[in-house]
Amino acid sequence: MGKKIFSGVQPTGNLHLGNYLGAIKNFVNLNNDNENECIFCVVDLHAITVKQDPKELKKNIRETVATFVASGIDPKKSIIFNQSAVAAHAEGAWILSCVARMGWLNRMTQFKEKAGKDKEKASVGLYSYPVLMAADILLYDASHVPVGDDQKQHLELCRDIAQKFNNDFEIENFLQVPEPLIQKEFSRIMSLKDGSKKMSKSELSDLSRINLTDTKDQIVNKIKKAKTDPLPMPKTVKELDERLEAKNLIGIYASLTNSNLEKSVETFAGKNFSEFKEKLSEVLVGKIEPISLEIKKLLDNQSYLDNILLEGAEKANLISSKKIKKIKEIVGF
Ligand code: AQP
Repeated sequence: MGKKIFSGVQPTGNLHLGNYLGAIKNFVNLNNDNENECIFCVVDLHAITVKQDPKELKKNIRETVATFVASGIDPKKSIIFNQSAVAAHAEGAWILSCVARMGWLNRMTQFKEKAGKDKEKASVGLYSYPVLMAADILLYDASHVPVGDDQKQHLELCRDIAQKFNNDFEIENFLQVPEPLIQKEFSRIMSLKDGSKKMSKSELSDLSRINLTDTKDQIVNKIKKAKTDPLPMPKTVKELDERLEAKNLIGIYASLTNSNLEKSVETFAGKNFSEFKEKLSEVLVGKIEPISLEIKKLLDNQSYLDNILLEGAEKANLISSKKIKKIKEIVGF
C-alpha cells in the first residue's frame, strides 16, 4: 500500500549536500513511487524562529522550490507549498502547544544547540518549533516522514503529541501517529572542516559544506580543502570510528554511488587521500552540477515557481482545513 508522505525544508538559504543526501534524495524516490501521496513543504514559519532578512527570505523560498524541482520532485505528482500560505499550520500549532508538555520540549537537543549559551535571548518560536512541526505533519494524516537523523527527536515528540491528543479527547486514532523514514546509513552528513559537526546552512565557513548551487570549480576546491588526517586511506570500516573526517568523506562517496561503506573502503584501501578526493570530486560534480545548473535556470522563471506554490497551497489548504475543523470541534470550539 502507498504511503502518505509529509516533510519540510527551511528556506534559510545555502541548501547543501547534507539536506540532499539526508532528505531530498529520499523525497525524490518517494515521489517517483506512484503509490505514494507526497507533500513537501517549504517551512517558512520555521525559518523565522531565527532572524531573517525579509528580501532574502522571499528569495530563499523560491530557491527551495527550485531545488526540489531541480532534484527531481515533480510538482504535478507531489504537493509543494509554503507553510505560511496555509493558515491551519499556525492554528494547529497553538492547539497542540496546549497538549504538549514543557518537560517534553525541555529535552529537545536541537534547541539547546541552536540557542547556545544565551538561551534567554532565543525566540519563543525556536523553543516551541517542534510543536509547529508536529502540526505540519498531523494536519495531513501523514503515515511516514522522511528526515535526516537530526530530526529524529522532533518526530518522536510529534508521535507523543498525537497520542496525548487522542488520549486526552478519548478519540482513538484520530491523529495518525507517523513513522519516521530515516536512512540507515548516511543519515547525518558532517562538516567538511570538522567530522564531529553536522554539515549546516548556518555554519559561517562556506568551505564546511557543498551547496547545491555550487559550481564545478567550487565543488572541486572544497573537496581539495576538506579536512583529512595524515594516514593513508583506511583499510577497514572499524578504523573509521577513530577517523571521523575520513568516515564522512567515504560515506558521501558511498551514498552518491549507491554503494555502502564496506565496498567503498575496500575500493580505496591504503591509497592516498588525493587519489580518493579526485574520484569523490568527480562523482560529486556529476551529481550536483546538473542540479545547480537547473536551479539557476528555474530561478530565472519566477512566475513558474510562484505558480507551483500557489497551486500547492490550494491543494494543501483543501486537506488541512478539513482536519483543523475537526480538531476545533473535538476541542470544543
Ligand atoms: N548534515 C545533514 N545530514 C543529513 N541530513 C540533514 N538535514 C539537514 N542537515 C543534514 C536534513 O535536511 C532536512 C531539511 O533540514 P532543514 O532545512 O529543515 O533544517 P536543519 O536540519 O536545521 O538544517 P541545517 O542545515 O542544520 O540548518 P541550520 O544551519 O539553519 O540549522 C531535514 O530532514 C534534516 O534532517
